[in-house]
Parts: sequence; C-alpha cells; structure tokens
Amino acid sequence: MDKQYTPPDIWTHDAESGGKWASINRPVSGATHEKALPLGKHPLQLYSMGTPNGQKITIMLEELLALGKDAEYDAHMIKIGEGDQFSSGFVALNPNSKIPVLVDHSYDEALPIFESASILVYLAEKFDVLLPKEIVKRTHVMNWLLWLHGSAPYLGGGFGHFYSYAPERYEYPINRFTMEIKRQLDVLDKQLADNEFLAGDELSIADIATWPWYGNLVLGNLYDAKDFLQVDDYKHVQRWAKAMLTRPSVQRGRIVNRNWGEAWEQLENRHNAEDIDNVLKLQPA
Ligand SMILES: N[C@@H](CCC(=O)N[C@@H](CS)C(=O)NCC(=O)O)C(=O)O
Repeated sequence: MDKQYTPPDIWTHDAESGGKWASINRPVSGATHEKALPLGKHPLQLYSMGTPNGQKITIMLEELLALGKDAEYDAHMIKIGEGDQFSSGFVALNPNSKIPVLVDHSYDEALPIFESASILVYLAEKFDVLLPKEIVKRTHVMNWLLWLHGSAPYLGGGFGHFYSYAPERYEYPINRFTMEIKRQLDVLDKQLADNEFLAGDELSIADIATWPWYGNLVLGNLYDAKDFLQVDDYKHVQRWAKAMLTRPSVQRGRIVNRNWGEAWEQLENRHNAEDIDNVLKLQPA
C-alpha cells in the first residue's frame, strides 16, 4: 500500500506539491489579473477549451447549425494551464473560474451561462431541439444528463487526475476511481444495450454531454487508459461512441479550442464554419 500521510492539525496550501495543476489551482476564488475577454461578432460567444467539458458545447453548437438553427458562434480559447480562467473578464462571467462559459448577447444585457449542463439545457430550450417538451421523455433526458454531470468528476477529477496528472501514481486512489469508472461504464453499457441513444431512440443533449467523456474514453482518446480499463469489453458503449463519431457535429465540435493533437484536430479560435472546414481538410484520407 501507499506510504502513510498524517494530516497536520490545520491544512495549508502547498503550491509546489507537483502535478499538472498544482501551480494554477488555489484554495480561494476570484481574479488574479486584470484582462478583458475578446468579443466576436455573433450573439453567442463561447469562452472555452477543447477538454471534454468544452467539447460538449462546441458539439452542441455544431449540431444546432447542422439542424439549420441560427446558432452561429465565436469560440475563444481559454488556456486553463496558463490561468486564463482567473482573468477579471472571465471571473465576471463565471465566479467558479471553470470553462466552458457561453454568453448570449441577444438580450438587453449580456447573459452569461456557466456549468456545461446548464449551457446544454439553455441551448436546447432556446432552439427547441434535443430536449423534448413532453414530461416523460424530458425526464429520461434529464436523468441521463445529470447522471453524466454527476459522474464526470469521478472520471476527470478522480480517475484521470490520479492515473494521468498526479505527480506520483498511488494505488489506493487509482483503485478507488477505477472501480467507479468501470461501474459507470457498465451502467452505460446496459442502458445502451436496449437503446440506440442514452435516453431512448432519439439523440438528445444527454448523448452530447456524455460522448466527450465516455465516448472519448472508450475510443482511446482520453488518459491513454484503453487497456487498463479494458474498454473493448463495453460493446454497446463502443457501438454508440463510434456511431456518434460519424456525426459531422461531433467531428467538427471536438476540434474547437484545441491546441494539441494532430494538425487536423486543432482549431484555437473559431469564428465561422470555414475555420473548421479548413482544419478538417488537413486530415489524411
Ligand atoms: N461542472 C463544470 C466543470 C467544468 C470544469 O471542470 N472545467 C475544467 C476544464 S474541463 C476547468 O475549467 N478547469 C480549470 C481549473 O480547474 O482551474 C461543468 O460541467 O461546466
């Protein structure tokens, strides 16, 4: 087992503790520096990064555009590894300093929307798609949307943190979170055994929220943990993850606000459809 840690009487912050996020995470909220955010020309302005939580929103916006909705948007990169989420402009929109944040400038006063599930519900209601109005169907979608919203911190902050980002690998937290992630994959696999999509036979915001996390995970695009988690065992999740990836909205939305990966999957800032077209053109046949 791991070496013992005896907590002191009072915890103090150690910015040198190591790990990918140690230098930027702090135990207090608020801005660290004055900086205004960029502003594009569309009513919808997204401030984000192409992590799974960020991909949810760009995939949703691309799906809305594919459905013919008037959802053109500018997506501005927030480099969370460099602390952009602590600028005065960002904190004014989301006091929690987490991406993604969407701002809708269609009203008298700009409306900031934060928490990815809140943004998905907002967009679904504004454009009247991907979240049924009928109460039974709507509740199935909300169940799975909030299932993901509650599960993702186990995958990102739990499994991903201790498996990929922690300065050293410790058996206890990796065991704890691997157990939970495999249990969640099994929940999802059983649900997708009987349903084409998470909440039944229609695509919804629950699928759009879940693909960037569990879809990327089983396709081997997250944490390099494909073999460790034996993701090929989850046949129905695999079927769904691959089917989702055939959608142009997923192919387009997943590359926005990214500056890592292959050249054809990196678009730092998006201002119009051609920005994405030009990057996707670089993909080898
Ligand atoms: N519950 C939030 C989580 C958002 C979140 O954790 N965002 C991460 C990136 S995936 C972030 O901004 N991290 C920056 C930080 O922790 O300082 C949501 O779903 O919107």
